[in-house]
Amino acid sequence: MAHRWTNDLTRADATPRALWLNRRQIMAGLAAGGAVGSALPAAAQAALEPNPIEDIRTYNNFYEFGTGKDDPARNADAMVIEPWSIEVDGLVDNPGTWSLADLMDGLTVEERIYRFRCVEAWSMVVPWNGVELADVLAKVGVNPEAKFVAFETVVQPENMPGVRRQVIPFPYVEGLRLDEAMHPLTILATGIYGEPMAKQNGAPIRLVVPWKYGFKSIKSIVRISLVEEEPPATWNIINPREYGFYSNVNPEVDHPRWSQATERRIGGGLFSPRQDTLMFNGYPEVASLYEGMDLAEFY
Ligand SMILES: Nc1nc2c(c(=O)[nH]1)N[C@H]1C(S)=C(S)[C@@H](COP(=O)(O)O)O[C@H]1N2
Ligand SMILES: [Mo]
Repeated sequence: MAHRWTNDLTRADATPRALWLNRRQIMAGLAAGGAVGSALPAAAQAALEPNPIEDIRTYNNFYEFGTGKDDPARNADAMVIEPWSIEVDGLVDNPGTWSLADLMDGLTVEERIYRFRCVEAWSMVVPWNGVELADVLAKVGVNPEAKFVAFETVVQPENMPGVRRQVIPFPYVEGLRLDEAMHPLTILATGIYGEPMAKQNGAPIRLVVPWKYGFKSIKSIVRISLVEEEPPATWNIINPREYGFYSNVNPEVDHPRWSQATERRIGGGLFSPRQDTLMFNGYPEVASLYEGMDLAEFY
């Protein structure tokens, strides 16, 4: 597959660790001097380094395994991920049960270092390994009537304590408009730091849409459907006022119960200041997808 897009955050651009630590110490010093709570200006955030693998694997949201941040790391090992197949259905030329290997066959796995911003106002930087969703969709052949892509997570009640307790409705479902799904930033990730995805991060394959709040990035996918109507999305069903279908990261549209203007970087340390949240999470290239849409109305 042709490489159609170049990441703006590559290893080469990442802040050298010494410099980063140094800056953190400076900021900590500022904080101690009375600037506690002030956000870093956007320019200071331009260079980011990925979070350590331990952060990424131990601070998770995966409600199938419980609602605590440490529940997924504790419980997800029980999830059975081999063999894995994905049901592809709806408005496609090649519907059916695809093995993960067949779906990935011939596609280029790339590293994408992305900002990851949870709607709860914490963030990380994650070096994903994955393929462009557009390449997978090209393979299954999208029919012209298709307008949206719907996704569904595996349900294994015997292995998933959160499913047994029905902490939210399952299966977890999500969706994207077709043009969002086709955008080169949108990937299906199968690894992190060059290693197979840990189960708590959504093994063996999960969606990553870096300009949207984290809950759009559905884990452990077993169904992909091409549909005409906007599909249901789990958090949108639970509380449509608080979690819109689009859920683009937007510092100017607050959650009804908290501000979205700033975020807490996981691993930043006790005195690290909050960072400014960036429009579209720092991916302005997606703005054209929403031209003419009121982003406060379609949140
Ligand atoms: N199936 C499923 N996918 C999910 C979730 C979930 O509970 N179940 N949580 C979402 C939320 S709220 C976030 S922030 C991210 C967290 O991904 P991470 O744990 O890999 O950082 O996964 C998203 N995908
Ligand atoms: Mo989230």
